[in-house]
Amino acid sequence: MKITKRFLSLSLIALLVIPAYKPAIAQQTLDEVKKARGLSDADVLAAVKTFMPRGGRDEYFGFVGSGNSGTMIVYGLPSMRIYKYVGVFSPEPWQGYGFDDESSLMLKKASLDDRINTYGDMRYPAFSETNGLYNGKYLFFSDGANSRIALLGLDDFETKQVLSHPLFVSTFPGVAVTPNTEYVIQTSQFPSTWDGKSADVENEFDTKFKSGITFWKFEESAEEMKTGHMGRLLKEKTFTLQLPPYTLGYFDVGKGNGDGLLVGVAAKNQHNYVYVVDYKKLTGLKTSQINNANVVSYLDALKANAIAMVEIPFPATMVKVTPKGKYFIAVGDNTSVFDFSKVKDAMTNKTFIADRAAGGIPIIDAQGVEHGTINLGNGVVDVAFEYRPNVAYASAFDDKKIVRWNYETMKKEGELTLDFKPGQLMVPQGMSEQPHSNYLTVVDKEGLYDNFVSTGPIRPSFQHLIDISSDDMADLYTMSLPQCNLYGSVAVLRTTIKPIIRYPTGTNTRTGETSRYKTVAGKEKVERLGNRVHIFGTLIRSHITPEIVEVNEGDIVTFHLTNLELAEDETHGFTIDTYGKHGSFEPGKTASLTFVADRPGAFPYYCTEFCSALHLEMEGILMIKPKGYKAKAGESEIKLTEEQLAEYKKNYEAKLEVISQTQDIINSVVTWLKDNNYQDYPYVKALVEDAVDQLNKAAKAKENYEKYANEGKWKDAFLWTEQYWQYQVKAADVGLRAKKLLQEKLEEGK
Ligand SMILES: [Cu+2]
Repeated sequence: MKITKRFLSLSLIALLVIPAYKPAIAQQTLDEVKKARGLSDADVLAAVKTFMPRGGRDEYFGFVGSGNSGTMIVYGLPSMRIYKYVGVFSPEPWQGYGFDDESSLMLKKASLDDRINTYGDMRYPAFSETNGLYNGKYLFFSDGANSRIALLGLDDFETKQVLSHPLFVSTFPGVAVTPNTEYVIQTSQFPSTWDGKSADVENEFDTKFKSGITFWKFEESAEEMKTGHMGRLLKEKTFTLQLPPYTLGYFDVGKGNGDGLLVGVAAKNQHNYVYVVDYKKLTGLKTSQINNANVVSYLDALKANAIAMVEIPFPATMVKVTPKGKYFIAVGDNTSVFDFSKVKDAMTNKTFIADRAAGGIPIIDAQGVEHGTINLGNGVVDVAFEYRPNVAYASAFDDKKIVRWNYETMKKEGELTLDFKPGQLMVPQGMSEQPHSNYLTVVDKEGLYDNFVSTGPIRPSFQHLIDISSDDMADLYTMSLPQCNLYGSVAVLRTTIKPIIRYPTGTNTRTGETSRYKTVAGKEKVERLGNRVHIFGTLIRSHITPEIVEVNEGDIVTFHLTNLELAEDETHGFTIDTYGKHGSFEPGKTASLTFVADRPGAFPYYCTEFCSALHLEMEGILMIKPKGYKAKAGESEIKLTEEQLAEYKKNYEAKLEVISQTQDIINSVVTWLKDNNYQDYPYVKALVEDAVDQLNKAAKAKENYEKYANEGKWKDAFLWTEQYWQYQVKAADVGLRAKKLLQEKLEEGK
């Protein structure tokens, strides 16, 4: 730089005005960092326990509902890193959920008036189970705000089914599943009428208002069992137990001694209960139809001795079944443990409190079926279990404490004082028959932090990761969860879930079937019938085909797009500028975008994911011709100048040089892989197949660039060399990953 007087004077002013900036000392030692940041040994230990080194994998997948945002959040434990937000009850633009036709149709069908609900209230999810253990295949959510239920597939982390409840107006925002996922259970929350008519709350509450428990039938076909993940909730095989007007809360399914029973929080006329329903007895009872739903009357359930109430002296926030199913525990101002065997006996022998009934349902005397009661602190919100027999945790909200206790001996075993008010608790695998240990998550119901930046009047939700592996419990990490009002969560061993990398080409991912709009390379076309236009297009680096689409103002247009990629994580997005149409196309996926072309003009469409260095080439244009438009001859031809042509020719030749060098790299990798018998290692083999697929696609690009070079069309020739090189780079990249993996395998084998 030429130093001018002006520059010098400016620098001097800067020196005088700006306080001296002390640069951080690079690459400090651990001790120096500890000192500089004021960290204790305990701080460093906590940090090290959640740190995920390169190549490390989280031990568990955690799932929470975002509450009113209507999305699910996927995170890892112990790193507490958020991996994904998945649209469930509300649209989610990144993955095109509620934007493409397939998911929009699903959401519209799940509303009462064919509109897409744009929020939810999802608090307590449940995993699918086999023999009382999480099988890692599905997850279920209840929408308390709009009375819906959702099924998610965990092979691709997508919502597969959303159904509207045919009866409930107010729904509890949680679900529970039976030990083999025969039923997914959802209940009402506040009583309401079921016939869409208003009623007199004062005088007709007991006769016209209802509550209920719905047993959604869940099934996988034999074929689906083999391939995995397209089970369905079946409305026609689902039934609802109609109850008198209780306010219903959290519930859980029995196992072990409690097998076949459902227990949950109920309240009516200032009395508090735990309801006990013998659901296996309900399946044989006659049903009537309300709103096309199968309904079992509680009067019939009473005759079958399938329902009773246990009255408890405090309002319960939570009722949970212990892992082996010996007890169920109700928590609130007090904590009561009930013995399933005694409850079963009481129901069989009809040892009910004489002359009293809860809205017609007999009451079991709590003292007769209780194992014990213990005071674990003030305002206990939740209870969670760990792997050691009979050990549980309780969150004492008002005392800011986590209490470890034993529900067999009814004794406290330890406690951890917190600097926040604790809410819901979760231990990985904790609602299965085999809870794990080491970690407990605690929802922070206060969120007032000295050490957090303020984001204005509304803050994110927080949850803490507590180390429970020893008697010294420790608060390791505070995780913030944005756009979320946090309640319950669940976590499963990471290895229990088997995520896929790609779909078979042309898959409608909502149904799992091959889409009838599947389009393969070379078969792209535009079909027109009157004012209905169907575009069958494909997406692959680095082209959207077709690149130009012409329609008339007023046409109803559908883009049916198929992502032809096989490569890992090679998603293409698709957006039509200013038309509000957007989709996400993961490898193999086919989805459709329908709209009325009601504004004339030229609308570029493009790929919204950065998919390769030539990502910007993934574009095209939608011409919407105004009514009455006539094109002039030769209008769309663009002539290049001699200089421009020469420039393209030069670029073309340079690119050929790069292609040749890249090929040398690929050849050396291929030789190495062959010499080391890559085909004996399935995952390495799959990677090599990916690479070969890329090179096969490249062949067509080579044909094109040679053809255009022969014709002297240097721009096209150059663009096709770019395309060819993109395939090569991807092939080389995949090949190198295969090599690295094989090297690791060979090391292991030594
Ligand atoms: Cu792309």
